[in-house]
Amino acid sequence: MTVEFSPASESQITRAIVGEFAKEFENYVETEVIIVGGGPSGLMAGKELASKSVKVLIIERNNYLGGGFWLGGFLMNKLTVRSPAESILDELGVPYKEYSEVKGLYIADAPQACAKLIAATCDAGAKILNMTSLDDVVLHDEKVSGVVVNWTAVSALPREIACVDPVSLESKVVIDATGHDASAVKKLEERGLLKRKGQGAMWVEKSENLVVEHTSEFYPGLIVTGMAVSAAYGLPRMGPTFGAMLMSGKKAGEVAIEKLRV
Ligand code: 48F
Repeated sequence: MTVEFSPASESQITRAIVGEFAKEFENYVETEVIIVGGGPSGLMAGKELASKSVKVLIIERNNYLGGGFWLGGFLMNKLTVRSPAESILDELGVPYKEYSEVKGLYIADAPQACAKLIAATCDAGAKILNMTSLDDVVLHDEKVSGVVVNWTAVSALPREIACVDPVSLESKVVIDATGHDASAVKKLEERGLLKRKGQGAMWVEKSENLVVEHTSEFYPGLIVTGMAVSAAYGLPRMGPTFGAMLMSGKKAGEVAIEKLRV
């Protein structure tokens, strides 16, 4: 097979990348919602918000999205959700089956579920800034009003080598979806503005319900979702099951929409 690609020079390709990135970046320097962390809870929150026409940006420190959702647990790529979270797998078009020995426990292929969630979030219109790490939060009159970010490559280097100031992005609401780290919450704790309770020991049956229940505004302007909820409120950990991550993300989107309406 022979293929003739349409002509474009090296400089035109570079200009296309720089121009499009700069245009989108400038547009999202000010936005309605910023989600820090592109794991299952952050992606789900982004999908919920973008599908309701909210202007939303997801900041992710890795080049890939998905967080812990690519694997089910212990390097094994079958993921589990418990009822009623299979409704979200239906929403995403993820095939699954009920585990033969436990009613209401469902299994899906993690790579397929993760790819579908990422696609659904992007298709809904959420914009992504990957290879970007949270450096700090913007705080105006005791309300979180945005984030301070740097390229992950810069943040990863010692300051003596890469003394590069970060930049700030403003938003009406910030969602901390950084998983066990609860990185945005941690920035407020470092200033003595609140105290994270830290994660409790494993108790899956209690934990999933509690994570969804506690998904809320943890500090003015800052909503927590996913495992950041556990770390913030001191809930038990849940291990390798993902229903609460998906449902917490959806709820975080709904809480943000309520905040935007006020
Ligand atoms: O860890 P992660 O998947 O968090 P989640 O959405 O889901 C937790 C589950 O994967 C699993 C579990 C329950 O089933 O225990 O662990 O709560 O995704 C968090 C994302 O945030 C990014 C990180 O790379 C990952 O993709 N992240 C973390 N810290 C930062 C960050 C940061 N400082 N800046 C930018 N992104």
